[in-house]
Amino acid sequence: MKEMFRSGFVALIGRPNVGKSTLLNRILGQKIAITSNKPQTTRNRILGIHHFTSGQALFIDTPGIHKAKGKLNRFMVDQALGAYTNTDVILFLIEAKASLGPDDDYILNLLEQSRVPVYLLINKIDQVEPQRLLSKIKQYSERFNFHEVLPLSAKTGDGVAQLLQLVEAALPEGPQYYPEDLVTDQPERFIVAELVREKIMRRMNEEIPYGIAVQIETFTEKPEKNLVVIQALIHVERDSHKRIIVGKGGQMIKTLGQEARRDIEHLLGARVFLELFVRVDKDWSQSERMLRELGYSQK
Ligand SMILES: Nc1nc2c(ncn2[C@@H]2O[C@H](COP(=O)(O)OP(=O)(O)O)[C@@H](O)[C@H]2O)c(=O)[nH]1
Ligand SMILES: [Mg+2]
Repeated sequence: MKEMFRSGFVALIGRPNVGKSTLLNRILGQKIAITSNKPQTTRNRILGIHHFTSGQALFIDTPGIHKAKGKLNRFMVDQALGAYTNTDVILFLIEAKASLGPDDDYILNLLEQSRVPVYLLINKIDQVEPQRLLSKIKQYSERFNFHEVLPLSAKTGDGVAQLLQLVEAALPEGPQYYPEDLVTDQPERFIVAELVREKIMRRMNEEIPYGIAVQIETFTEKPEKNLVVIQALIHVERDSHKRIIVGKGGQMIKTLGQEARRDIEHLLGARVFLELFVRVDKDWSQSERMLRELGYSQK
């Protein structure tokens, strides 16, 4: 008899910076979602497909849930909240070293209305003594009726195999939504823009990372040379930000470009010629038109 095919949507939900995108990349064995130690690195919903022998889990990585101010933030939170609907499993992530606070409380209140099983994932266990986990499990389990609790580390991979077993068992019978070789539905251009943004997120401080957006202007494949030529435009909100990103004698932008190029070559499996440009657009994050152009809009 043919084995039943299981499939469904699995939402990764939690406060900013708990490791949702790192976990997604770990599960997929490939970097499709950018990560940094700053909150609100992820801005869009990102779909990652994990294939089982007879099934597929469609993981939805979301921007962290936080109190939103401004149009871009509002979009991000809507993207995260939208992931609650039409999912089969919810993975609620926390950090092993943090404790239950108002932000988690806010999310758990929202989850109370959900009818699908919610799993508590205690991430970053590489950062704490194992005996501290018990009190954490107790604290959260008293607050919410989790289907299961699983400690893991997205960084080391510890516990990730067990997670995949749990997810597979929780999926309902369903169709094969995506072909077997597909890892994400995001176009390569989107991931390329994100990889450039990641390097800026990681190297810049204070408000700069939140005031930038990256747009791919040209993406030209030259298969006969195994080369891709890419020009990307970095939008910033202030002249001073532009100066910092370009750096003394263009040194910073050169470094950012080298770092991004390495990741993009890995992603595309080709040599990459990457050119970065910076433009000041004072109000890009408040302009409906710009947000739409940059993919930060539902409409
Ligand atoms: N030590 C440790 N750090 C982690 C782990 N998972 C994620 N991180 C780090 O936590 C930060 C936030 O991760 P990210 O995936 O961007 O969080 P997100 O905002 O929830 O998507 C990054 O610096 C990650 O490298 C983990 O298991 N252990
Ligand atoms: Mg993220």
